[in-house]
Amino acid sequence: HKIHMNIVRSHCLFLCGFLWSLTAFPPCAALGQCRGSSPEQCSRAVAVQRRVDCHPQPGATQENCEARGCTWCTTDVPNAPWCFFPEDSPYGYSLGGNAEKTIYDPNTERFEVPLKIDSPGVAAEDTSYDVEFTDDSSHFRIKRKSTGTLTKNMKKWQSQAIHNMLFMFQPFANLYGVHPFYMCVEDDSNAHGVLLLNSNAQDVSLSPNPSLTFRTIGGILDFYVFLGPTPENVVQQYTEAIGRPHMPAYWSLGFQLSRWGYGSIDVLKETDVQHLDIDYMERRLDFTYDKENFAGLPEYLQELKKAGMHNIIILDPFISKDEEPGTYRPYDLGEEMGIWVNNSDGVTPAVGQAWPPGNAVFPDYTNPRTVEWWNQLCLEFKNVLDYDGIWIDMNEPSNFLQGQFPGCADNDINNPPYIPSISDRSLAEKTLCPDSKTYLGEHYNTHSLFGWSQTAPTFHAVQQATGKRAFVLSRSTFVSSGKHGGHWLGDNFSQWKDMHYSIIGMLEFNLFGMPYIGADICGFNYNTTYELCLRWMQLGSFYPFSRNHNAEGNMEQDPAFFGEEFAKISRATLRIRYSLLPYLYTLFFESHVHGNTVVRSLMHEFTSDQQTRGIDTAFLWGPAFMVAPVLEEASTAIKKHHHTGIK
Ligand SMILES: *[C@@H]1O[C@H](CO)[C@@H](O)[C@H](O)[C@H]1NC(C)=O
Ligand SMILES: *[C@@H]1O[C@H](CO)[C@@H](O)[C@H](O)[C@H]1NC(C)=O
Ligand SMILES: CC(=O)N[C@H]1CO[C@H](CO)[C@@H](O)[C@@H]1O
Repeated sequence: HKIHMNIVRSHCLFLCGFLWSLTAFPPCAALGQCRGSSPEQCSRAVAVQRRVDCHPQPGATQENCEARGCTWCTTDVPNAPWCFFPEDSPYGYSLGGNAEKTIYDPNTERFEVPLKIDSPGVAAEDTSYDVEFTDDSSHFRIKRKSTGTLTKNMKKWQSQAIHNMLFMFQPFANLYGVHPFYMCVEDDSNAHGVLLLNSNAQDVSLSPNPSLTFRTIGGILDFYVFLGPTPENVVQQYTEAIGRPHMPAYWSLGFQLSRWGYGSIDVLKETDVQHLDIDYMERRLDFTYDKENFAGLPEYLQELKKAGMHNIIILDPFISKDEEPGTYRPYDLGEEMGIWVNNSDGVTPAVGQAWPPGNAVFPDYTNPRTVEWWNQLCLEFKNVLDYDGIWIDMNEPSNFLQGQFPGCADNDINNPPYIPSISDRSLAEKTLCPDSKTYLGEHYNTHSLFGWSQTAPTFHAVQQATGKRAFVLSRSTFVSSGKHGGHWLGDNFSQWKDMHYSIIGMLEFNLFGMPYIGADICGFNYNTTYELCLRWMQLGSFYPFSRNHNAEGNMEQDPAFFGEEFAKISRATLRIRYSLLPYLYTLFFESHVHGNTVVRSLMHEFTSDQQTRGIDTAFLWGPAFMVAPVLEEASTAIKKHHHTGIK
């Protein structure tokens, strides 16, 4: 069932398993039917755990809450909304016409994500679920035919913001990519997944009702439900719809070394690097290399190749516009081809500031001409540096300013009436203004597709340049990015908690159909320590994408740096990895062909064992190999898990 619906300035409410309703702000105030606020009214209002937030933006007061037609009742329950929709007031859209399959808004043209979803073409009556509408068609319910339910108990209120963004300052803030997909293991151990195929800024809140509220500020409500019934079936069905993960090259399953700040080829040579961060470039300009500090780099890469090693180069999306005319081909050619993201006028390029000196413009990869330009430059550069793969960074797209020069105009697109709970409540934070123009439409709609639209063209360029299976590592990702690339979990910190979070991130990206995933081993920002780095080498030996990476200015952290004992221990766990590579490679094959996960949680495999549900400190490779790393400082054993007895 495909559901199209007008949603600007409205809420889509999805009660996990019970009820889906498409709600706008209630007109109850106008009708004089709003409830609440006095103690006795609050005692008769919606039970706390059933509340749906009616004032998600900051600054809710009784006055502005009631003005919007909602109920105001305070509560001690942490994070529960004080301003909420009155449950039984006559609010919401009513669905006209044939509500069986498609609900649409005939009056407005809306942005649709340009992703073709493959469906197995099951007739509505043959599906394993039923969709039931209420009499007035404003709510509907999805039920699994075999059990009649799709339920799950939630314990906490929680919100997650979704919008591509370069930094993360706090948990649940938006970060580099967008995957509005979840998988839920129901109480009776059946699993289902839901995708909201929508690229607009949004936030998602979870409540103990149980309910899940998607709040998006554009596009259409294009929901897909995957009914498993096992978690592995859900991921297989999801990747059948969005595209199976690519098959990585065997060599890319080896351990990889990287750092930003090698600074010179001599330091590089001491460490047998495989990844080249932005310091290999001349003044951080794409498609150049530093002929002073990295003199002899092309020859050195050839030497590495002869020794059977591979190398990955980094490329950023922004292109300097301030080089001498005629001296920097990537800009000159791009300018000639008219491939940049434009300002709202649709003809002048958006100009921002990033790594290269001076100002920069942004290639618009949703434009087929840009794909031609990029392909040509990648092919030409292969003759300069003989790379094996490309790492595409900063493609949220990142800009060091808030919006391009001279700042964003004050209009409804740049400052919409509702901004999801994203960082700084600004859609232009560290990126371009939402009213910028891309080939597929306003940046407002296409912002979170930037990295995604760069990934497939880069994959095809690497494939063409190397004649081999392509390696592409992308920081920003969207639904189906796994078809053409892998991902690392971003600019983490050398901290014990980030090492732990990496397990959660790795499990999530396996659900998203991007099994080629890992975090920067030993941590990127901050100096690492001997003990943390050693434990992280042990854990990271079992990341599908296993790379030790470091930021500029930090102490060395490659495994050879810390002395003989450290090297010996690292070698021992890496040897286990290498001895299991045929198994890992087979899991990737299964993932590529059938959509299986490569890494999975214990819950994923042992759904009926309730005690596996809270475990995020251990994981499985396929169905058969468990990794339970030490994640705590000054500890030499894994605590017996009080539920599972896992030791
Ligand atoms: C951007 O402007 C250039 C002219 O400078 C034009 O050729 C191109 O088509 C425009 N692209 C978009 C998406 O507006
Ligand atoms: C991190 O290590 C580098 C290199 O050893 C050193 O210069 C720097 O002061 C250290 N930083 C901190 C915050 O300790
Ligand atoms: C800011 C940032 O990128 N943080 C990431 C660091 O890496 C951990 C995993 O190691 C992620 O969970 C964080 O999101």
